[in-house]
Amino acid sequence: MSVRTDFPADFVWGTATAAYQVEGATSEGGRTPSIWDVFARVPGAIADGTTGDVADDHVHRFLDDVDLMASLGVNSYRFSISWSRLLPSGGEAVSPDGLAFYRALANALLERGIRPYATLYHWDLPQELEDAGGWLERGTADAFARYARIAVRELGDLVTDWITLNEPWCSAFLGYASGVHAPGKQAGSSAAHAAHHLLLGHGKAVAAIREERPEASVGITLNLYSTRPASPSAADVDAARRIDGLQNRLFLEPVLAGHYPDDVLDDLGERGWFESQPADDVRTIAAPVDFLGVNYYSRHTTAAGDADAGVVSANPGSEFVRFIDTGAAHTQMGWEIHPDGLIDVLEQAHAYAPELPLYVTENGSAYADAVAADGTVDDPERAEYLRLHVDACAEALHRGLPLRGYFCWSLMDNWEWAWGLSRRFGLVYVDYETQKRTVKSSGEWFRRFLVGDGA
Ligand code: IFM
Repeated sequence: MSVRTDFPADFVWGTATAAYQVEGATSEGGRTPSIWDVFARVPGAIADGTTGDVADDHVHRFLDDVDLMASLGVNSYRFSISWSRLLPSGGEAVSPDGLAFYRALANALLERGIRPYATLYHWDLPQELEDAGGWLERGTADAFARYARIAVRELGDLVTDWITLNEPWCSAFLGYASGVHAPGKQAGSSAAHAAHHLLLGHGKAVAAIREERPEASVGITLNLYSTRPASPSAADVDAARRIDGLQNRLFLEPVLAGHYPDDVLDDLGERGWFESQPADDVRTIAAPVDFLGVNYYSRHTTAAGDADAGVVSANPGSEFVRFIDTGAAHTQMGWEIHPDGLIDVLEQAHAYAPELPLYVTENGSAYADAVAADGTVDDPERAEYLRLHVDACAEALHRGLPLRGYFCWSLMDNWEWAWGLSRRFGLVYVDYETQKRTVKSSGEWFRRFLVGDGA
């Protein structure tokens, strides 16, 4: 079992959240709707029929939430900026209230010795930009770069560390292929065009940020899945190739190696479209970054599937794949727990860019927590999940991987997208009726770990 002193003294220990999942106050301060405000109102889109209108009411309670972080002993906090709170309607005019909120948040963090890591896009596209075609349109990449430049101009004196996109796979394929996330489109393999425009927006944003603030540190966060075939059969190995390709390599390769994986473009039937894009795009996308953020939750075990299954899938072409239940323990999301898969994905990313610092920008688990009669929340499974993955980080360092930080998802329970309020990932329990926060036993475990008190 690892202890904090197994990690370098300057290792970044944080928790993470995202704007629409925690902020609430969706109609205040000139903020305009994002695709999630609209999608959450589509009947049946959200499991429990809730919206993010209130969520954790973080806009009004952020000072208490920063105190909570300080009490846990973290030295960093990863949050995201709501594009339409800072720039209503996705235009170029800064909202004074929106800016004041993010400046106050960053100042409160800095006053408590907590380093802010700001994500520019955690899935909440201004609805006006979606109405103009969203990420299926190239122009959205330019709009994103303009937004990034303004955000960094206005906040870059307080925030040094910037993440352009969070999990572009989700934005592209859950948003535009399966349609289970906003904007709820089912555009088939054209969802890959959204992936390209997201990545193009990333590359353009990196250039804009560097022009605006040369001292900024900028990266991107990808959700990577360790992917293994269920058997050595050629068909199962090919199933793993497909999923690793769509989930991991379609993003890692353009960002870190300056090209798309041909096999994935062929699987998608989209090679022609990609080849018709300006040749400069891949160079733009491969703009050097200062770090890579990796979100890791689980592993996929794949076997050959039934091409006639007719499933509307997040991974176009994945009807050729079956995901195998290996019998490993899983969280309430149904995601199998494989801590060593975290090392797999860090090694995979590292192989593309051996010098590049890596951060685990999200890792965590959902369980059906309950408040006991004495007011405590005991969540031993989450504490164990956390411990096992922190141990995997220690092992990654031991193997020489340039891992620089770990952010637990999430600081507190929050609005879990299509699951609404029905899934809890927090180290801190939130009573949505009263907004009372209670540190769970997993949060206490993290606090003890961070003070070096064993566990
Ligand atoms: O809640 C999400 C987060 O917004 C992105 N990564 C995965 C988390 C858990 O599903």
